[in-house]
Amino acid sequence: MRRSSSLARLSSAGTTALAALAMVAAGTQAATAAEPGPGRVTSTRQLPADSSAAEAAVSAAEDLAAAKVGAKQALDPVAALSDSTGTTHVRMDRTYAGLRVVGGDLVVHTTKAGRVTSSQTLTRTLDLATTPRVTAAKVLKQLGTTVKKSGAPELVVDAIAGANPRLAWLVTTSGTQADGTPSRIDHYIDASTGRTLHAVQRIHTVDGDGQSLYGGTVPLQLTQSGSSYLLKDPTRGNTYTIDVNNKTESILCQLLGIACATGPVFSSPDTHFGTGSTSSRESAAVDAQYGTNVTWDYYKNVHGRNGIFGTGQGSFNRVHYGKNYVNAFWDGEKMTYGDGDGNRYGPLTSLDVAGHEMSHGVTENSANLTYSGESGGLNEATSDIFGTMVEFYANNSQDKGDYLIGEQFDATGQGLRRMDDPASDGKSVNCWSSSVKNLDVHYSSGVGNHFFYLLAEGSGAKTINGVAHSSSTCNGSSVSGIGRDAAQKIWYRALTVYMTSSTNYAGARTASLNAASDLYGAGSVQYNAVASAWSAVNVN
Ligand SMILES: [Ca+2]
Ligand SMILES: [Ca+2]
Ligand SMILES: [Zn+2]
Repeated sequence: MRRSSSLARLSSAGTTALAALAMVAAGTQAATAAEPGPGRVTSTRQLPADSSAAEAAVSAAEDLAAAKVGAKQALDPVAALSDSTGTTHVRMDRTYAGLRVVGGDLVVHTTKAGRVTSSQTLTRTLDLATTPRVTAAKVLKQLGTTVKKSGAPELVVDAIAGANPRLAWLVTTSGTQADGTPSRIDHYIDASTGRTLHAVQRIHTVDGDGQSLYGGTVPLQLTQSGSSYLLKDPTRGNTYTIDVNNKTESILCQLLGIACATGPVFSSPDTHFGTGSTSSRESAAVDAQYGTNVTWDYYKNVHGRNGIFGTGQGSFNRVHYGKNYVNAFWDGEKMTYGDGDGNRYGPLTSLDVAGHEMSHGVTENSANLTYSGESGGLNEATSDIFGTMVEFYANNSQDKGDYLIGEQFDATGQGLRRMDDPASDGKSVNCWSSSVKNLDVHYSSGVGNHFFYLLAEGSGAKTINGVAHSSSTCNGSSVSGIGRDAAQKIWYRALTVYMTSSTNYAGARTASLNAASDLYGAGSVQYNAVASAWSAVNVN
């Protein structure tokens, strides 16, 4: 069973699992119609790519002169749509003598009456030699790369230009563009002459912006798709945001991770998303996407970590989950946000919560702290710590850094928890005791949150960005803070280098002392502050 690390222990109205057993309707992407159909299309649905309609379309294409399917060619259906008029549109890839024909893809349209047409750019039947005159090794050398860096060159038929297909080597190189944007370029090199036929940049960046609920107008990096723009960021691992349309998770999803609530990626005809109000479904999506962007940048620039998984691979957000759902969660793959109760709580897409959820992923892919007992409290505390550091890092004037969690979507401004005085919520604890392990992880986290606040900011009263904070100690000591920068680096190193799945609070003290020793030296001010802050929460 897949574990979900959630933000809060609150009522989970709307999570009734039975509600969402139905599979989600497929997207409504329409193929270009080759001719007017037998009536107006009112709906389109996706068929399996191995459906009988797809198989029939392949043989129809082979008979169709316009499809230019000559000797040595094969077609492989990759997607099939059926629209309300009964017309099917089957998209297929083409090979020639077993080689991929890049640009040789086609769509075959078959009306209900059996009339077949096709859409494609290839204008002639293929007939070319398939033995390269230029070796793969020479091509790699020419591009200044190696098999280790770029993979083995692939021999393909380059039909991108349509009229003049060539035998070509395809090599994909990666790097960084002048402005820091990642680069992934497909080089097509003529296998007869060694000449570059095409170099296609696969990272398409479009600058856009969004009007968020909690952070004002924020910059977004979008992905262009035809004439529309997707809320999908190619500069941050292609992290994207989808609308699950208030569906909840099915039992199949909870048990097996299949048939999970899904929906379309947010898209727009222009580069602007949201209105700053919940009356637009896009607004919460802007916050979620902005939150994952800032968190991505925070981990990259502060800790040198490349995404949640450390691999540069992104994740995704689901917004508008459930009905009146006052929670958010990470499930090992993605972040999910409820819309709140529509009364006290709004959508849970604030920066600190986005940082909280993504940090569950970072924990899962490092110390992997078990989500129960003291290790569970440390897991939750880690998410509150880094979620809060993300909020400070963003330096957004509409949502200034503070040690409250979720204050932005709470009409009272209190939020779900606070790190300077965790016990003020009536359920969390400020001080360690032997019974802490029996608490829900969202309350036992109080010990770790309190430690971190004392380490960064120190004990006593303090106004931070206009918000009053006050932290007492459990042993009557007074603690001087070492600042957020050192505190967050110590915690990150403790998490990623020293903690293990069953680390408890005593173990966290050792791990963070080791980290402080590595970063600042044993006996340094920072090292001593770590010891004092742990003692101040009764972890000795
Ligand atoms: Ca704030
Ligand atoms: Ca906050
Ligand atoms: Zn959590």
